Parts: sequence; structure tokens; C-alpha cells
Amino acid sequence: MTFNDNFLRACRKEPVDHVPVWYMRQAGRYQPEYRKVREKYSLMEICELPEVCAEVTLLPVRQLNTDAAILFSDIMIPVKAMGIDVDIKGGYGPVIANPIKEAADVQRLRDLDPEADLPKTMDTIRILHRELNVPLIGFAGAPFTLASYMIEGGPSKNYYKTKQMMYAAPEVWNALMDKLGDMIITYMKAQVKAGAQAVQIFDSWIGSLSPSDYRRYVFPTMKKIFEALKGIGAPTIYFGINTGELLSVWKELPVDVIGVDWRVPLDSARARVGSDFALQGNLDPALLLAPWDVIERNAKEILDMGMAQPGYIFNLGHGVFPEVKGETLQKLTEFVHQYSSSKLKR
Ligand code: 1CP
Repeated sequence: MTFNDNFLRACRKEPVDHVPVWYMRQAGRYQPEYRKVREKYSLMEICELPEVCAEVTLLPVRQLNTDAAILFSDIMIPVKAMGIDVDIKGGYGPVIANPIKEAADVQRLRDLDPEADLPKTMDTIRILHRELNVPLIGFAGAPFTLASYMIEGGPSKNYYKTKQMMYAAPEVWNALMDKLGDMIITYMKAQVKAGAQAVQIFDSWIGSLSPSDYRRYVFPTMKKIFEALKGIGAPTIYFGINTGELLSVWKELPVDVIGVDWRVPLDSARARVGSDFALQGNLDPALLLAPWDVIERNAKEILDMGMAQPGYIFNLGHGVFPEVKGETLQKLTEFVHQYSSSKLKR
């Protein structure tokens, strides 16, 4: 079978045959097959079983015909290996028994040695590298988003404990950002060495910061991460939610692809970041529950904006909801492929 590299070409702003598409949370509870695996194993257990984990990763690629696979894992998996006691509760999210409160808690965090600490994750990547005929996206959580769970102890609405540390104990905050930044660099390099062909850094909750706080408390670590990943031979993607006002700062980062949420039209995002980056996004995931004609109209509008210049990847503005039907995603993938290839031929 020939290798479909449209996704990698789009990351590099090279010409494509069709606009590549993948979906955040393309493996998940909307799939009956995934729910069946989850009846037997917890999310953490799946991550410890390379054959099962690879199968869960492959399933949506086969079913939906996406142009990329994303490793099935969670952003908290490496954090657990650093010594944080994490459990992932289905339908809720990560729960931490020993949240970070002070400098000593940060000092205690272990450095990550991916092959020694997460051998099953690395084995899963090696299996996928053999099996896939589309690129595999590796990933990590970004320092702010990881820190928010580590400090709050679980999902949060307003991140006040996180911000309290940031504002009141900047030296502790910076030490935490440093440790997480180094972990992410090491982990992403190891994933690429094992066979991941692109890496996405998920900063889901970063939109809770103002641009000036972002610049002061987070930007230096993000810059260090993307600089360190520049030469690894795999494109980098940076994604967050509610990031409209942060894009003017993100454009200073040496990243290849910028993920855009659904609140910012792609043409505005393009105007804010300039033409150096590829863009990825940004259908509102709630639209997947709308009638087909509404989905198609919105997808078309997004494609017309995204395709205005080379370097565009179709995706949602955030993850697939459990209520979505697999057939809807199948139909959407087919539409994106057909509409974009006919437009490219013209
Ligand atoms: O298919 C894929 O996208 C790959 C698998 C994947 C990824 C990329 C999972 C499996 N988690 C993640 C990353 C992740 N985990 C993020 C970044 C992306 C995002 O914003 O969605 C975040 C914030 C988490 C933390 C997390 N894990 C949450 C969110 C909680 C909150 O704060 O609101 C939840 C619900 C989880 C559990 C989880 N992780 C993955 C799945 C499929 C699930 C659902 C639970 C289950 O099946 O039991």
C-alpha cells in the first residue's frame, strides 16, 4: 500500500492532492468498538497493552479514512511517570492524589526517561509505525495545561490555584515550567525516534491567560520547547482553545503548524499569524450533531478560507463528543477530500 503523506506535506506548506484531515479525539467513546474495549480495560490499562493500544489508534483511521493517526494515550501519562499520582476517571478527566503546592513538590518530580519509564508507549509507536500507511502524530500536553491539572488536582473552571502560584510564587512556577518543558522535549524526541512523524503540543487551557501573562509566564518555555524540536525531522503543531488573543504572541514561536479553535475564522487567524505557518482546524465540534446540510455549509466555508494558501489541515476546533455518529465523521472526511481535490484541480 502506498504511503499517504498529504498531512506531512500540508504541515510543510507543500502542495497536496487533497486537504488532509484528522480529528482530535478520533479514538473515543463515540465508537462502539472503543466502548467495547473500555468495558474490559481502563484508559491507563489500554496504554499498558501495546497491541490493544495500537488497535484503538488504528480503528478510526480505517473507519474514517483520515490522513493521520494520533497515538492513543493521554497527556497525563508521562506526568504519572514523573511521580504524580494520577488516575483518569472516565467521562471526567484526570484526578491527582498529591497536587503540587510548593517548591519541594516541584523538586521531587523525576526526569522522564521515555524508554525506561514508558516502554509500552514506545512499543505501541513502533507497532504503529509498521502498520500505518498514514503519518502517526505523537503528542504531549503543554506545560501550562499539565501544570493546571498538577496544581488544581483535576479539571478546573477558573484555574485560580494555578494562577495563584504563577503570580505569588513565580520562582516555583518557573521551576515547574522548566521541569515540564524538559520532559516534553525529551518525550517528543523519543516518540519521533520510535516512529512518530509529527508532534502536537496540546495547550487546551492556555486561553485562560491574557497575552501579557502568557508572554511573561509561559512563552519562554514554549519557545525553548519549539526551538529544541526544530531539528528533529518531524513537524510541530501547537493547539489550544480560546486562543484568539494569544495568536499575536504565538506567531513569534518557531512552530510549524498552529491549531485554531472555532471562535476565530481561519482568515482572521491567517491575518494574525502571517503566512509562515500552516493552519489546522477549526469546525465547531458541536456542529457534528447538526443536520448534514449545516455541517457541509460550515465545512465548505472553512475549506475555502483554509485553502487560500498552501499549508492547511482540516480538523475540529476541539475533540469529538461521545454523542457524535461515526457515519457523520466518515461523510465529513469524504466531503473534505472530494471538495478540496476538485478545487485544487481547477
Ligand atoms: O484520539 C485522540 O485524540 C488521542 C487520545 C487522547 C488525547 C490526544 C486522549 C485520550 N487524551 C488526549 C489528550 C488530552 N487529555 C488533553 C488535550 C486535548 C483536549 O483538550 O482534549 C486533555 C486536556 C486531556 C485530559 C483529559 N483526559 C480529559 C479532559 C478533562 C478536563 O479537564 O476537562 C479527559 C476527559 C480525559 C480522559 C480521556 N483521554 C482520552 C480519552 C479517549 C478520554 C475519555 C475517557 C475514557 O475513555 O474513559
